[in-house]
Amino acid sequence: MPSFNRMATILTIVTTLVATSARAEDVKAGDLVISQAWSRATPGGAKTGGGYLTIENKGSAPDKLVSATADAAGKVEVHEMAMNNGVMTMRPLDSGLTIDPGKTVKLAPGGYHLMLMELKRPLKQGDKLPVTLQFEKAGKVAVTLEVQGVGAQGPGGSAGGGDGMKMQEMDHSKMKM
Ligand SMILES: [Cu+2]
Repeated sequence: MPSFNRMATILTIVTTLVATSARAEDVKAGDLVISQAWSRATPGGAKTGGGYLTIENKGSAPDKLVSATADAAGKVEVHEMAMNNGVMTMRPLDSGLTIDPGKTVKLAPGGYHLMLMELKRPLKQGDKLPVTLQFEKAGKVAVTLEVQGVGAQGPGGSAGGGDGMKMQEMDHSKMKM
């Protein structure tokens, strides 16, 4: 049935286009593959934002995310968030974030994240935010954070419920370092 085949081909093309446009390009740097780089819109006046991404190490040696920079932020730090006696605290990882060989490390709300500090302007949904990551072995890697809505919990733009960790509500000046 030629008409059925043709229809199937068209459907395949359409599906592929949709899948491709909904997903940010993976960035390869040496043995690392960086994907799902995203951020969240900041409500008016907020000077800090979070940066999230997934780093996969396909090599045979560990690498380390040591620092990051962004034109949109005066300063970027690599942070860890953890529960301490029932209090959510975060601290900069001074010696960097290690990605062991064969492992995938996810920076996500409630865990590791990039802390974008001294933001020059609010982050708006739909913005594409260039960030340069500095790895010990892979060197400088340019990625683009796709800014999702204020309550988003993932790169797909899904709005999180009320129980989601809301970074912008935390007062950085009172943070335990
Ligand atoms: Cu932080």
